[in-house]
Amino acid sequence: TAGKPIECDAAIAWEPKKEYWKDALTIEKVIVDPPGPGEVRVKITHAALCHTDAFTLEGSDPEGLFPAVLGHEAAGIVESVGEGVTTVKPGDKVIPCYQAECFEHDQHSDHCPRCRGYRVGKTNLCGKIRPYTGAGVMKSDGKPRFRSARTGEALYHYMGVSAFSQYTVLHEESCAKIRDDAPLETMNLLGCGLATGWGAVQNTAKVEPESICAIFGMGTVGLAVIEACKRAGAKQIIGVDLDDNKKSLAEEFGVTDFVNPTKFGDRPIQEVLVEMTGGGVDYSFDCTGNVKVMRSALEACHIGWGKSVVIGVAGAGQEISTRPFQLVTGRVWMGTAFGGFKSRSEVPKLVDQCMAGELKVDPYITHQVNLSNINRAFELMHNGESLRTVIYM
Ligand code: NAD
Ligand code: AHE
Ligand code: ZN
Repeated sequence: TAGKPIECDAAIAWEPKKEYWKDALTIEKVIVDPPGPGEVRVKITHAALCHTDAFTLEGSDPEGLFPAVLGHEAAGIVESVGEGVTTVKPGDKVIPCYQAECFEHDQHSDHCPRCRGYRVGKTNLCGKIRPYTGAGVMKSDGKPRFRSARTGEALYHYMGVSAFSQYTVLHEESCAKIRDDAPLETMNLLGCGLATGWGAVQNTAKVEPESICAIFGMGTVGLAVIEACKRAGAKQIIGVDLDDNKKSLAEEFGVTDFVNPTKFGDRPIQEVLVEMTGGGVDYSFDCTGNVKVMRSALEACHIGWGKSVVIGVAGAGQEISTRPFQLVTGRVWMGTAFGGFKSRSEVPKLVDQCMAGELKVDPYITHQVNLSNINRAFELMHNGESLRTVIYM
């Protein structure tokens, strides 16, 4: 198949759908062109549904383009490589990285004005291919590699990954090569949610032992944050969610106090948390994407030093607000993309930690579906019945 177009099944998002949980994707044949220069064609074996896929499908993503192949948390095997590709070869196992890493930061290059920051560890946001992954096309020719077999229409890539297709084409910068014995049916979760939650704690917030932490949103990312706070030695881990059914699960992952804002009438939850902790938390994390929750998370932080990390993704036009006084008196509002990890160099290490049993992935996988039933994954997420559903491609 190298050098030739491949026809395969994919779940296509033809247009945005507010009610993303109602059969929004259609399974159809797509044609996937061969990889261009600096590109890699990958056979996706397993993909997982992250809330960000739903965020884009529902039409909230300002970079959301349609028609598109969504999906960005996945694992697969290299089928073929384009001209000039040196870091992966056919048969290699890879985890696609929507947060790319170009390996050229040492010699400053015009492609990535962020190199200066990247070099000194100020950011993991490599800029080399970001304009193209945001435009749903490949860098070498500004075009997508997908088209519908039925209509011939071009289909946009998504986040430089497009995992909801049996084959996809990635930039080499988005291909993290992982060890040959890695089980792809579980390691695919390192492509987004788990790495993000774990990294938000260890890289972004840098939670210390004895800290008091509050996590808003007991979904996959929130639970990964909780697990990482426990691993970091936090002495109090407060889990906040509107859904009481999340309490027992949250406690399994390490929550010491579960709080449901609806139980406090119209009393701001941040007031409840400040009272509960004798002044506020040392670290808080938003894992909901709700800008009002982001404010509560910030204002639940302790005066003088509390740090709040925004992980949740909010839609176009959404803004956060608080009194400047909250920051003047020492609280810090920050955010994280992919947990601050440098993807291609650090995902392989996460795989090693999982294979060594230091990190656990299995508890986050609650459902499995095959590609033809992918819409069920969106329904389970919408109903709050699942953590990660792995799609067997
Ligand atoms: P999820 O759907 O699995 O979990 C969301 C959780 O938030 C659910 O348990 C829900 O009950 C809870 N929730 C919703 N509204 C709430 C509210 N008002 N108060 C309290 N709890 C509330 O989603 P996920 O896959 O865990 O992703 C969580 C968020 O993180 C999403 O916004 C997603 O887009 C974002 N995300 C960001 C990154 C990043 O790199 N920054 C990476 C992955 C996911
Ligand atoms: N296109 C969206 C981007 C939203 C966003 O913040 N994306 C995260 C990853 S979420 C994965 O589940 C991110 O890493 N952003 C950094 C980047 O370079 O986009 C929007 O809202 O515009
Ligand atoms: Zn994601």
